[in-house]
Amino acid sequence: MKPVLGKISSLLLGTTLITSALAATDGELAKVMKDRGLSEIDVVRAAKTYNPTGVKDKYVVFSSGGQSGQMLVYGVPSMRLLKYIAVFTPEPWQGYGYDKDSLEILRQGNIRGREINWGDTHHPALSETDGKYDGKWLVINDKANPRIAVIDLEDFETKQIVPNPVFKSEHGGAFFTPNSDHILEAAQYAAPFDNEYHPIEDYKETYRGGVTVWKFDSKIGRIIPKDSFTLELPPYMQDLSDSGKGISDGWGFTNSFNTEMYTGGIEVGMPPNEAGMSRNDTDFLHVYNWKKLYELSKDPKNVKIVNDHKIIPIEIAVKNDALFLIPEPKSPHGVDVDPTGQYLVVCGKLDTHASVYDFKKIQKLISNKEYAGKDPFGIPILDMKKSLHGQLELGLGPLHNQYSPVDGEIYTSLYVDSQVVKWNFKELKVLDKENVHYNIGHLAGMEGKSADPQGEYIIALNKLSIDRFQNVGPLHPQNHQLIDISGKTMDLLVDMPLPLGEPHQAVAIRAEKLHPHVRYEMGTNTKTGEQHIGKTLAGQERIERNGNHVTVYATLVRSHINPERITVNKGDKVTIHMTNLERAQDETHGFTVDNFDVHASLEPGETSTIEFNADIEGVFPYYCTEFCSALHLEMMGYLMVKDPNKKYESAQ
Ligand code: K7E
Ligand code: RUQ
Ligand code: CUA
Repeated sequence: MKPVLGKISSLLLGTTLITSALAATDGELAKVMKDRGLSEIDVVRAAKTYNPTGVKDKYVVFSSGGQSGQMLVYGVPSMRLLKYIAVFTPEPWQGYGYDKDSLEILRQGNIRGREINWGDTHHPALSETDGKYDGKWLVINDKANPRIAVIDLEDFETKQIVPNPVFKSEHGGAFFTPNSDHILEAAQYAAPFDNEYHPIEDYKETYRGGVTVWKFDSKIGRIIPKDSFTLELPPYMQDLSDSGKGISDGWGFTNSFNTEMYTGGIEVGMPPNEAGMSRNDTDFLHVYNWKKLYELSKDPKNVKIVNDHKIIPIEIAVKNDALFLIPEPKSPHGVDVDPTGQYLVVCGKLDTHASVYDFKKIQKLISNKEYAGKDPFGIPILDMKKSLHGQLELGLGPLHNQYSPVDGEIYTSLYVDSQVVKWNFKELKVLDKENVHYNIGHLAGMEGKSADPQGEYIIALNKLSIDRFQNVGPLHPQNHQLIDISGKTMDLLVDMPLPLGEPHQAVAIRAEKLHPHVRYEMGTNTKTGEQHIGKTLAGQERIERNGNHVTVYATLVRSHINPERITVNKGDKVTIHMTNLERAQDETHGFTVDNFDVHASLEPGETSTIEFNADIEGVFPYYCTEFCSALHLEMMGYLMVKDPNKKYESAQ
């Protein structure tokens, strides 16, 4: 075991002092390795991801939570889970959906007046300044109920949910433009923009795809729906998108996978769906000038209004040289713009190649009006060969790409082969392959799709874990695998099970760029950032009655809730405003009234409100739900609900 230790200690520690300290534990390390069956390389990999207590991670990862409708936050390289962010689904710990203020955010996501209580989150995006992550805002899309949510990275809370007014399905969102003044969101399964029935036979005439260009105010961190518009597109089933940067700034790129316009209903007798949608060898990459379209959208002459939302029709976009198509290998998935903005790498699920498009060539074809033809909707088509820098065979099922700071270096996921491939997209050379477990979807580099990729690690977001973890029943966790890319070849370091939905995509940012606060100004409504109407300071606690509406102004501080008794009549409407008077870091109090399905989490300085109808008679304890001090259990009170029609006699 001696040589092993020598290598590890010099590798990890370097100083003679520590080396000799480790030598003293020589026997112990050897014993642990033997007992646990660890090899030398296992120990090195463990050391590369181990954080001693109190040591923090270099990167923070925001992962989609898939069908949970939430997001997950974890650190790299330790792969320790840090937080769930409640987004589209109620989450009781944070009180999300169980107190009044957060319920208002959740209900912004109603569609056509109906409550939606879950989401299918796919693509998180971090806000950017000059194409580099600025650590301010995070947005994510919901594929099932087309919506975008905005999360404030000062407190990791969801602040806004915006349903798409015309899409019935979407996938290619959310993608920030390089200065975060817009967010791109592309439709997926084509459907009529209006809310009416249209027969499938009218697919070509009445079903539509599109890209919504949301205006985003990066100062206040809110989407501005009235300044937003949708570019109408043919019903080609749009997919992933990316926004240009550098020389392609102002442009957007969106894939599609049904240029056949196949619908089961039209082509009777065709084999089902899949074959119908992949009959042609190529689909279309949509290339559009969102900046020009945004300017056009300000003139009412250029737009039609559907569901109170501006639509730029295909003809208007074409007439203004703002929309083009380029063939791409059939059934594409990811389109990923490189850090300079010159190259777009498109992967086709059914094609073993990646296609590298050169924006300079595209630009030249556009400015020379050199078109190879038009599609059935009159959109000019650019020649594929003349737009390509080149293609390279990578393996089976290429899906998504991430970049590193090394010029030309790119990492691509191979779904069918269960591999990550490292290659050079300029020289078109494969450099290395690493097996992952199993069936990788997205992969996440460190700031790997910004203008400033950091390299160091790639995370493989695998769809199947099969045999990697203890069997916990037929539904297995998904598997995130951390890969060290700092060497010449990739090295898989560690697995992390993700037990909360399918984490399609994750984005990583340097931890030093995040500046979340630890407390709010006293009495803050955290959902608006403003002073809460229920703000209550010590000594101001009170109960007010107005008809049958009882309003309580309460405070919480270690270790009591004030007031400790609330007496109401059965049938009263009860509103309780609570302020957490704490200033100390991490002194959260929770609050619930037993049996009334309400819960609030109050961070230091926060005020929030719960509301319910006291519709059942009885005695209901209320209490603090976070173990906040040695007298936490004592932090309680009683809601007394009397029936006004009854007479009660004291036992005394
Ligand atoms: Cu490939 Cu929704 Cu980005 Cu899943 S998507 S993998
Ligand atoms: S109580 S610490 Cu049930 Cu021990 Cu929570
Ligand atoms: Cu406050 Cu427990």
